[in-house]
Amino acid sequence: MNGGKSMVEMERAKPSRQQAAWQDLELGMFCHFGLNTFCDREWGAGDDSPAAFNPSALNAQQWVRSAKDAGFRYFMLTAKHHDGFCLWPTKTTDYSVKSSPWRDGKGDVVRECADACLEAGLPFGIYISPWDRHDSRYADVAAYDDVYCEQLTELLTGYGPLVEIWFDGAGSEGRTYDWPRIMGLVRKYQPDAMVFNMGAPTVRWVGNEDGFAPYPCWNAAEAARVSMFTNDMTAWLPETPAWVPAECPVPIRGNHWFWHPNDETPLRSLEELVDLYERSVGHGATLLLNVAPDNRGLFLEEEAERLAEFGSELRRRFGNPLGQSNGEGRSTVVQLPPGKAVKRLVLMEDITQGERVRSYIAEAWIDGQWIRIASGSAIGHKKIDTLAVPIHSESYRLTVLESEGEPFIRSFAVYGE
Ligand code: FUL
Repeated sequence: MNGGKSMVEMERAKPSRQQAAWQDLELGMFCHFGLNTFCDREWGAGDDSPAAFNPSALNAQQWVRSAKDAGFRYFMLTAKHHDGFCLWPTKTTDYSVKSSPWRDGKGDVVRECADACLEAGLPFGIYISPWDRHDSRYADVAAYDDVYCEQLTELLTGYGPLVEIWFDGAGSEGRTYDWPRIMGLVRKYQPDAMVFNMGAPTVRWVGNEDGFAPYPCWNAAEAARVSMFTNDMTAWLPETPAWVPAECPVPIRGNHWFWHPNDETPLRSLEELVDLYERSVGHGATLLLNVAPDNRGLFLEEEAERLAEFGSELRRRFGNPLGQSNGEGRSTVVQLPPGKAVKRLVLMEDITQGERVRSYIAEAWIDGQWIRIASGSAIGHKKIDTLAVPIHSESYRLTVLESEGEPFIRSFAVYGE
C-alpha cells in the first residue's frame, strides 16, 4: 500500500514542516451544518429544496468562541456535504445558500465562519464532499471534475488561509476523480493546508468514527483506509508521503453529525470526552470533535456547556505539569519537590527527527529502587499514560528500550490527579 513504499522508507519518514505544525494543534472542532440540518437528515439525497435552509439566528462567532474557549485549536466546516448543497454562493450551481430565504439569498456561511475564525485566531478548514448526490453532472466523470475543481477553487481562493481540506471517501467507492488536477489546485492556492484522506493525503483517517486511535498508532501510512466501506487504496497517489498522521473524527452526540429535532441520541458525557481525548491525542493522533449547530444556526446550550466543561477538565488535568524534562538519549529524569502525587505521564518525541522510539518504560524511585509504573511501544507526537493509582515519589525516569537511531524526547512531563 501507500504507493508501494518499503518499510525502510517508512522508518525514515519525517513530517513536513506543515504536518509537524498541524500535529501540534492536537484538537480540532468539526461543524456539520447544511440543508440536512433543516430536513432531519444525515445523508440528504440531494432532493431537498433550498427553501428549507433558513436559520433564524445564525451566529458563527458563537460556534467559534465555544471552540476557542474550550481549547480547540482549529475549526472545520462542511462547505458541501454529500447532498451537494453549498454553504457559499458558488457560481457553479443554484443548489446553494443563494437560492435560500436566509439573508434574502445574500448570505455566505463559509464567509461568516472564516471571519469568526480569523477574529478568534483559530485556523479554519473546509470539508467539501467529492460525492455529490444532487448535481446531475456527477454522472459524467469529466464534467463533474470540472464542477468540483471550480467549487474547490472558489473555496481555496476566497476565504483566506485554510488549515485543512477534508476529502471524505464516503459514497466515492469505485469512483475515480482527477486527483492530480485537484491536488494541483490545493498546492497552488493553499500549499500549507493539510489534505485529509484522498488525493495525496497528508493526514489519514484513523479508520473509525468513534474518536479514538488504536495503540500503537504509528505515523506511517501502511494501515490507512479511504472509508469505512472499502479498503481500496486506488484513491491514493504514489506521491502520498510515508508520514501520514491520523485524525480521529467523532460526533459529540452518538453517531449524528448533523442536528436533528428532538434528538434523543445521547450527548457524550464529560468522562467519555476526556477518555476519547486520552485515547486519540494521548495516542499521538488528533481529535476532531463534531458539534452541530441547530436550525437556529446556534450550538445547543447543553452542548456549549459540555464543551466548556471539557475544556476546563483538560486544563485541570494537563494545564500545569508538576515537573518536566527533555533531552536526547535513552534516559530522561524528572525530579519533583516532596509531597506530590502523580497520576499521569505525558511523553512526546521530537517528531521532526522522525518517530524513533519502539519501546519504552517509565519508572518511579520508590523505597530505594526504580519501580516500573508504565510501558509502551510508540511515543510519536504524544503518549499519555494514566497510572492505576497515584504515585508519591520525587524521581521519575523514562527509559527508551528500543529505538530506530538516537531518541529525541521533546518532553517528559508528570501531572497530578
Ligand atoms: C462520513 C460521512 O458520510 C458522514 O456523513 C460525516 O460527514 C463523516 C465525518 O464522514 O464519511
